[in-house]
Amino acid sequence: AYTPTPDDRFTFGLWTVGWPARDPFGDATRAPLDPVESLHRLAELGAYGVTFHDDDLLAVEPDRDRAVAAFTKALAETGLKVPMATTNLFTHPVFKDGAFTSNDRDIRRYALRKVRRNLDLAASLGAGVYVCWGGREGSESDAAKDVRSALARYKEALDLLCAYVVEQGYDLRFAIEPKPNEPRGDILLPTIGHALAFIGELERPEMVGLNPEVGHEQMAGLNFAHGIAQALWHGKLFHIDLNGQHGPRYDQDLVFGHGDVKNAFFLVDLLEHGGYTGPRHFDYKPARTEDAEDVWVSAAANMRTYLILREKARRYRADPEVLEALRDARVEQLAEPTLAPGETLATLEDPGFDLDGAAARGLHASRLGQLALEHLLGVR
Ligand code: GLT
Ligand code: MN
Ligand code: MN
Ligand code: MN
Repeated sequence: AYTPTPDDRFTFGLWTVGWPARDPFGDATRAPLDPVESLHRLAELGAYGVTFHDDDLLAVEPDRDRAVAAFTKALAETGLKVPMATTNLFTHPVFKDGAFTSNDRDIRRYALRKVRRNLDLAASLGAGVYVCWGGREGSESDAAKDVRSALARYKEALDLLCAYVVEQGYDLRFAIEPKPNEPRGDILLPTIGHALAFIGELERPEMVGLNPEVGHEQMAGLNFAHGIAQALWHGKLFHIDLNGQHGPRYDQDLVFGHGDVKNAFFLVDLLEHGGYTGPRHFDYKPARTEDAEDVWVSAAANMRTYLILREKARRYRADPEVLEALRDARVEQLAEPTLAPGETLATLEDPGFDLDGAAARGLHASRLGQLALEHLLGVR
């Protein structure tokens, strides 16, 4: 029942299963993985597609043309799709002070050319979303970065990329991925809210949305499900990075659900019932302790956990006691506009509001919250 199929639209970054597990304190614990092998393994597990950085394709084959040919062939063999692609603007030392917002103009120009090249490949593979994670856009020293100029250059880059996509006639939209810190001390566009405000300043705001990641908002102590609800409300949830995180600490990239499982439950409920139609994309890292086979166990765990939570969310929504508790908490009343058609603030009348009675009214959220938890724990 919890076996994924391509209809579930699960996708994985090549860099997730392919992470050789090098961390700031230790060397890689796994060998580089051939993207061709990843495609075959993910297809066998029931995934719908893969996503990639330009450089991910070069994991075992340094020649770009040969690497792209092998990747394209494996896509055809497996039937996997490429709904999203992105650029590595963080590994090479040249990006140590940023890519689009490096203080050095020649580096900013190089970054744009690097994105342009992979945009062409992404479009040719049918990707609909192009992610921009600005992990190196930021600083360690407030003295060394003019944040207002950096934002102007960030906008310049996004405006140029949108114009290029329009000129080329590509069917692509951009998705900004916020993150508060790591690898930079402070990263620009640190949260969903910051990125939404930034998008409003762009030349073509309709072409740019978000790719929020569970762990990145949780690193900032924020409620991810709330952030996703707001992104949906703005029509800006173009893509999503699912994983797990235990609160504000380093970026853990755990398997989906292996962090805050209760927030994951409400997230799946929201994605399934809130109108998100994009891929369910996992951006996790198989732990450094894991061997080459454990990688695939962890990949499968992401999908299985999502499917379990999806089923739990369905049962929660169908439970008569939950429906009654939702009514008791007046949850659906919030959807009704506060004023009736034709009413204005000036004409708003007091029909005899019972101030003390209204203040004393309980929300009864304890019962509803417990019902949700009991569904999640499997006792209902
Ligand atoms: C990198 C980062 C992820 C981003 C990827 C897209 S790369 O692994 O940690 O959160 O989604 O560039
Ligand atoms: Mn992360
Ligand atoms: Mn990551
Ligand atoms: Mn991510």
